[in-house]
Amino acid sequence: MQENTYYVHDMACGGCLNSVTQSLLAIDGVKDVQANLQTKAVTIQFTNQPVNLDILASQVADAGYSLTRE
Ligand SMILES: [Cu+2]
Repeated sequence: MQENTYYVHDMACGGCLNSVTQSLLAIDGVKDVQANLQTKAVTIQFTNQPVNLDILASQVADAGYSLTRE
């Protein structure tokens, strides 16, 4: 199992955090998501290999937020 940490700097409240978390959990290959409102860090655990950043970012963009590596 692998995990990577990303950032969603436009998460402003618990509602944002839930939207981002749910959108990522819907992706095939994403096993678990831990998002932190204070640091804006989103740590994603993957079932196998990390899912491509473009796929993650596009799914989060559909929810109205932007996911980056830093
Ligand atoms: Cu919010």
